[in-house]
This record gives sequence, C-alpha cells and structure tokens, in this order.
Amino acid sequence: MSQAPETAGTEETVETRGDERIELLRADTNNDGRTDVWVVDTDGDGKADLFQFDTDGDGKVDVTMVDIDEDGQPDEIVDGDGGLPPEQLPPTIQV
Ligand SMILES: [Ca+2]
Ligand SMILES: [Ca+2]
Ligand SMILES: [Ca+2]
Repeated sequence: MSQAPETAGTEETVETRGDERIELLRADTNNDGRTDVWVVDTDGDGKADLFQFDTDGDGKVDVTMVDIDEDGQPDEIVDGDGGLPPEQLPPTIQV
C-alpha cells in the first residue's frame, strides 16, 4: 500500500485535553437556525479548550481549534471537525 500523504484525505483527528465533550456554548451567529459555533470543554475542568466553527452554514464543522493549554490562544487548527463531530440536536424539544 502506497499512499501519498496529501491524498490521505481531509479527515484529521486532533488531540484534545480530554475525551469528554461538555458543550459550554452553542451559538448561531448568522441567525439561520443552525449552530455555527461550538465551545467545548473536553477534560471537565469547566474551561473551554475546543472551539469549532461552521463557516459555510451547512451545519457541519469546517474549522476546529484546540487550545491544549487553555491560555486562550488556539494551539492547533485543523480543517473539518477534527474527529469530534458535534452531537446533532433533535429538531424539536418538547417540555
Ligand atoms: Ca477544559
Ligand atoms: Ca459547514
Ligand atoms: Ca493555547
């Protein structure tokens, strides 16, 4: 099997501080009804260390940023969801 690295596909898996996905914030910044920003804590310390953005409005993550040391500056930026797709919310929630 020989495969050039640049044709290995666009799916990258990013390293995060933990394996959890605690969503601190979801935001719909362009008001199209779909979430386009996800702020996530992966290690349970209550601080955000994973940020995901949907830049083209299709509901799927296009850019993922990881702040591995939680200093507020992203340390790794990858295309796509970085192997961490957001949980789809049910279309309607009945209370
Ligand atoms: Ca954290
Ligand atoms: Ca998208
Ligand atoms: Ca950082």
